[in-house]
Amino acid sequence: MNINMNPNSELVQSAVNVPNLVQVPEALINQAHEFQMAIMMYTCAIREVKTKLEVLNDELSLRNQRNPIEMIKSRVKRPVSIVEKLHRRGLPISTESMVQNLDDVAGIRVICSFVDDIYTVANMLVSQDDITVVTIKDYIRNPKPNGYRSYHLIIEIPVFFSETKKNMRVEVQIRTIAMDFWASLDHQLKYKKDIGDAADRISEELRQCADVIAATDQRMLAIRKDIEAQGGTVRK
Ligand code: 0O2
Repeated sequence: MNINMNPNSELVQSAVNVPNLVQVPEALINQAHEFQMAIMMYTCAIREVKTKLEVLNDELSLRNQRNPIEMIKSRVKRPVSIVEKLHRRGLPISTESMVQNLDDVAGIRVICSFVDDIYTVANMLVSQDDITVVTIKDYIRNPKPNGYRSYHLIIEIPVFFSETKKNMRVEVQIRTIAMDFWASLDHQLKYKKDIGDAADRISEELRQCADVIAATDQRMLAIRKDIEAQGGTVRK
């Protein structure tokens, strides 16, 4: 399962001869195939977890007359980001190393309406008996110093292929619309690096925005509970 990225590697010497075309090293073809297979498996794992979340949303929306989940986004980490992360951590650059060391190759982001929906959805997901929880990070109860809020789960799910069953890891980030709004803009602003002395002031501004957003999330939840207490329903 090794992808050796070293151009001087002996792998390059065992070439497959393609008449009148470039010589493609056989080992490179095998490595590319191995990587493609792994990415296909992560894609399937995303599909499985997404289906579970959609089923929960359908059931809860019938039961409570409103959707707890506003949106589900997903992505398989880009190869360049995989290589960067492995390199940053001083780990081997290979498919095997990716599978062993990275928990977020398959990523799902669940955007919920209200803060309590996050915990409802997360608890229902992890109590399913084919799901194993690897880690939970609650950045809602314990926000990051910069103000980042989100609920992060690394879960493992079995995926059945033609001849094997693989336990695949998926990162699930669950947050409200408001938390997602802040995180998306924060992510964009990270690319604006040359701000010199203004960096601290801007970080403080961003953190204050995150606090305002969190307070608004709490007020929106209180309004919903108030409506429910009056016997009303919040329509989907
Ligand atoms: P991308 O492009 O979103 O995948 P890790 O590096 O993931 O192994 P860490 O930092 O302990 O280890 O993981 P954590 O804290 O669970 O955060 C992982 C992901 O959460 C990040 O993935 C981001 O998606 C998101 N995140 C964490 N902190 C912040 C933040 O301050 N701002 C924003 N906008 N997002 C954050 P990646 O790999 O960084 O990027």
